[in-house]
Amino acid sequence: MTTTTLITVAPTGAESAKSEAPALPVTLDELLRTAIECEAIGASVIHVHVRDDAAAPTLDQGRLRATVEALRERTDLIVQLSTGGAVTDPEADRLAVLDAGPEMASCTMGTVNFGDDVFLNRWEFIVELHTRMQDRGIVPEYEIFDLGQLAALRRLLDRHGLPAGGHVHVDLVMGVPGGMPGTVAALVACRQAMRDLPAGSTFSATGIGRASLPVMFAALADGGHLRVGMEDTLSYAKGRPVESNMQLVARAVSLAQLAQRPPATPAQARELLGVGAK
Ligand code: KMH
Ligand code: ZN
Repeated sequence: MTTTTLITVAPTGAESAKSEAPALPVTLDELLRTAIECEAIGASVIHVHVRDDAAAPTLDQGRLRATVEALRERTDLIVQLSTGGAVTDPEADRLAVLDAGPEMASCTMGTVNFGDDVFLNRWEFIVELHTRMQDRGIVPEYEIFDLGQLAALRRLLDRHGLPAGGHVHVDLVMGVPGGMPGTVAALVACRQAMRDLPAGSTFSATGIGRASLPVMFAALADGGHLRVGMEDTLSYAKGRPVESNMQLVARAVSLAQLAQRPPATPAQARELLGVGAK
């Protein structure tokens, strides 16, 4: 059991509109302010999606590079770029995210229904992402939306080897309509499937929407790490919209402290995940 809790903030995502969630950080300035404040509270990783001038999701290379650069300059957070993008993003653009030089990037382990959409992740695409990240020393976080995606990860590692850094870390994304539910039973099933992964593999978990709290409790109880943020949750409690990403990070920090596994510092997170020192 680890003694600290890795807290990842996913502040923006690609799905929510600024008009519906005014606290969503969509400009570089807003993102930087959020990152600095979340780091001060206890986050150690930031999962980043960027937006364009109209606040629409974009994989524009210039914006991605500027974002990575600014976050590295102004914070010690591990910068994890999303290669998932939006459901409409073409594979070539999603692969090109790696050209922006992040320390970490997400790698989703299979196709999943995503509300009324489809989040497409073909096997060949996953292999390409994984091997490009190996070649460039970018540490993946394997995003798991459904149980079978853990079997796909085992297959990936068997055929193509360990990721950069040598450590396997997965993020269980629970409660997407079309994916696994955000329940204790689903988390336990994933943990059992994780026994087929290399010894020492770690996990974090995030519950979408109202699954946020039960998933946090279950993950902490089972030695897991936490991801929170407005990418995943816009409601703090029934009838109470989220005021800011900091509010969600603060709640995760207090739960981690209650569990007697205080937040990992960015340096501790780097060691845990196999990300090189800054
Ligand atoms: N926006 C979703 C379609 C990731 O960042 O890697 C995919 C997603 C996963 O958010
Ligand atoms: Zn994402």
